[in-house]
Amino acid sequence: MSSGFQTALGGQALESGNFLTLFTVFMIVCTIMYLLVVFALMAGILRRRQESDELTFETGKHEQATPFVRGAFVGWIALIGVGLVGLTIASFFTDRSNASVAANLQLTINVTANQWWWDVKYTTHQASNAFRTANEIHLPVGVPAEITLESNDVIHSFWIPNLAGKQDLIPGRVTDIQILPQKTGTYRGQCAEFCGVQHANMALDVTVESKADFERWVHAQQRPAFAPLTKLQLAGYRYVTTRECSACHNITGTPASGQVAPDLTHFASRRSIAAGTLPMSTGNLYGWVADPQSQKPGNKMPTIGLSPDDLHAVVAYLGTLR
Ligand SMILES: [Cu+2]
Repeated sequence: MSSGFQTALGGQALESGNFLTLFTVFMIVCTIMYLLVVFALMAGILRRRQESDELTFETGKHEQATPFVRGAFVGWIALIGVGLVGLTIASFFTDRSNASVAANLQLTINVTANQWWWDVKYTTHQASNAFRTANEIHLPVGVPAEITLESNDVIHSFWIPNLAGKQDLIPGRVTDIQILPQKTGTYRGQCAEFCGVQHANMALDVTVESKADFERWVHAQQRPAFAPLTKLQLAGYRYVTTRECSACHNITGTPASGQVAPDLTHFASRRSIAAGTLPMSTGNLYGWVADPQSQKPGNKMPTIGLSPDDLHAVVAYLGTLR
């Protein structure tokens, strides 16, 4: 669903770049230490037995260490000390660099986790400009952003491997994570804490784009929903905004104002349906609206059993919500 490869070693943001550097330093230091241990072990095994070894066996006395062995032993202990101190210093600087993002925040996004989708709110200085979306986040490249995290039900974990580490979302508490994206692209995020049967289908798309593209996206999201144009779309509009759907879903600019399910105002502009469960397409939309319980069993959207006419109309209308 996303461009590129989902990896924690991608380094597409300051945080993940720092982790990648730290990981590389740890790997190099630990590999050198490991090779030295293996080398010492092999040298011990292959060393020719000395004349005195026979005596050691017979008299039950241990062989005296030569000055060379004693020196090597002291050197080895010193090397371990230097290695550990070096790794500690590298960790310290990684932490400090990651924390520096928090000093210069320019964007705040609130993400609330639900079984099994992500509620996303962009709050700006003016409340009237705030908007809501679901299962997607857009971030401008090079802009330090803070994401505050909450949960409506159980403990979830927010994880975009290409950009940063994990952060838990805990009911009744607000946690946060700071990200400074450095490379444009679309990255897959995923809940990383088992949270119920559809935990695996709780993904989100993260788009890192230029500031201009980000502004365009924000303006498009702030618009109310498009009005229906055709007769079929109008029939769908009537169904969605006055029947079951509107009890849970909000569509800004229409009577649908439910707050407990994903906001659908610009639903059709997203890349996926149901938190990464299905790619966005008309065919999948039919499948999802007709029987969400067969697509993602256990999710909170009931299978209503729409008549074929209503189903055609609802899908036609949802397709206009770009
Ligand atoms: Cu979860």
